[in-house]
Amino acid sequence: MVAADQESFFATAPPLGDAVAVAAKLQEFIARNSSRSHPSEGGGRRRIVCVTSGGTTVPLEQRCVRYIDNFSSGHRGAASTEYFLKAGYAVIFIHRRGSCQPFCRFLPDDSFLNFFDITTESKVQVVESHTTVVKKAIGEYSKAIEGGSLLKLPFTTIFEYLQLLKMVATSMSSVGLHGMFYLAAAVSDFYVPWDSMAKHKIQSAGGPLDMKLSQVPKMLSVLRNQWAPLAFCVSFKLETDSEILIQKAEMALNKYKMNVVVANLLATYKEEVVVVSNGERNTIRRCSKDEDLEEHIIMLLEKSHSKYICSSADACSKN
Ligand code: PAZ
Repeated sequence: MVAADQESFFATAPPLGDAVAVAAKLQEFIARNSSRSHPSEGGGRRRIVCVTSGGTTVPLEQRCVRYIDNFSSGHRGAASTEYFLKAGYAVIFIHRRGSCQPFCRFLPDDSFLNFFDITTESKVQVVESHTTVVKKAIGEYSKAIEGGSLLKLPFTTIFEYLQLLKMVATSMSSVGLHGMFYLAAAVSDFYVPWDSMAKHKIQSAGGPLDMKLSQVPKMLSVLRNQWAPLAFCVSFKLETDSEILIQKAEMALNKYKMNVVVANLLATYKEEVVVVSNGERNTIRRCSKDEDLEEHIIMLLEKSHSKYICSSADACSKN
């Protein structure tokens, strides 16, 4: 059932506009980074992580005027990308267009212009009080981009997101144990299949809108079983009811054979997460608003990923 649903999802989805160019960039990024060595592994291969970030939209019309969206800002994915880069990973950042970006998290949405001063007729400069933070961000961002350790791939709709994830996962299968998926995007559970979607703007003259949404096929099991069977997979589980959070996270861990599930509640996800893995639950809390919870999550995951690489490599060499 899952296989048929996912085949029909991809067969009917509008193809990615720039698929050939994206595939070429991706191949080049993976080839270059997997031939480098990882800083914490004396000569071991460089690790590559695919971070997904932000919410997917669900269009209601093919020539889209209206869509269903969700609350995700992309902050978690952007912050996590920064900490993965710091830990020596190369990062493929699949992100929602217009969502929060790595090294730009400190930029205010509504008072961006307060960062600048007009100094002379032809010159604009960053105001003194923000110079340090802007310089640091430009330095770190340029290092990641010019050093070839960060590849940014944008999406808007659920169709684009899942096609990108499939493309990245199948391309990353060559990286095997050294690849990680960190799936922080808030992905729609329901959608309108492209072939049953209204072509033009839905008219209101017909009265109330009665619309049936289909279930988005569960791609976590496809990711684990087909696209990237050796990768270290971390998925996120968001709930609003604390009574069911851990149980749902454990279900995802077992059902989709994830290595780790990060469980969080809508009311507290910026302050606290529970990292659930086989037989272990680690609660991570931030102590102050100046601290990034993501720094602690990535530290923990880096260690688990190292153990996974060692134990899988050991198991392979014994067979
Ligand atoms: O993007 P953001 O920082 O606003 O939110 C992060 C999050 C809550 C979307 C993420 O931590 C998460 O739980 N993602 C998975 C959501 C889900 O269960 O589909």
